[in-house]
Amino acid sequence: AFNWRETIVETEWMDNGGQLHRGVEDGPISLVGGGLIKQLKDLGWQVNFDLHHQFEEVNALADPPIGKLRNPRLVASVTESVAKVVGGHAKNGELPVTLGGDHSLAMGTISGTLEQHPDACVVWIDAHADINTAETTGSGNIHGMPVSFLLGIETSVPQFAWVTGKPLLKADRLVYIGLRDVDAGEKRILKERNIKAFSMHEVDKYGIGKVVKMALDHVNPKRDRPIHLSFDVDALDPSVAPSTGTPARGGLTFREGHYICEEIWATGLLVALDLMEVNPSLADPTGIQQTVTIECSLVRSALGETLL
Ligand code: EXY
Ligand code: MN
Ligand code: MN
Ligand code: MN
Repeated sequence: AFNWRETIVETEWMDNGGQLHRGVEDGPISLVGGGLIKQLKDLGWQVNFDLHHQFEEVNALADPPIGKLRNPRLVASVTESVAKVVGGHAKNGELPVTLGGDHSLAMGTISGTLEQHPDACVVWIDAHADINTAETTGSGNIHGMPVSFLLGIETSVPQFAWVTGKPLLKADRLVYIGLRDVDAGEKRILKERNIKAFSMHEVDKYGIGKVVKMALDHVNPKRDRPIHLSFDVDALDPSVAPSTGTPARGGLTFREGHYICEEIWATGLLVALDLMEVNPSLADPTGIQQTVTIECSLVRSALGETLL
């Protein structure tokens, strides 16, 4: 059993290299501006807030596409640094909360978690499967690919050898909830690899309570494995959280999103949390405010806030 209540490390990163909308690098600071640090302290956490991690700059001119991949050197170098920082926090017995930035960062956060907790499982909440390869990607945006690197499905880009060379994540330790915008090539990979995914269809059919239980039964049948929760805000319906770069209609409601976080917390097994793809430049002021407020409350729910 884990008791992290003593220490939580609040980390934030800047990385917008995995996609094309400017502004996603400002997601973290908007959450901090929204009062997240104080809210977590009020919940009883000791919060070490690392401010902005400055990673090596890679000049855009020095980073032309590799095949279809955009900003490959920047994303490879930032995610490798993130893996080291998150791994270091996990090693200290701290619970890293990573505020994105785009979802390519999860290559770093999940590698860092698995380095320290090799038996951990990953619960990936998203409208998208983020499992394109260098070959299947249509956009070339690396935030649509991190899972294929983590699983060692995509191994063709030497810059990412640090993650693809010794894939730490196994397909049966990964489960998705919330999918509804999945490319044909991605569907093929999910089927071939037998990767468990609960789309919005299953959420409608069974209800979120049953879906979370089935998801945990799959990746964590004995409820003894550490859990890394990687939450992409676009899993929520755009009417709930509009400030994000790749919105997809028909998503999770406010309560469904929170329920997932509450249930993961209730397992007592959470070791790392990502909150990704908040882009405060992509909505009107009301929409931005709404997204930031919801993001803060999702983090609180995942870190022990209860309704009663
Ligand atoms: N599947 C599309 C692509 O590969 O470009 C869209 C990916 C959006 C990814 C966002 C982070 O979840
Ligand atoms: Mn840190
Ligand atoms: Mn994502
Ligand atoms: Mn997404």
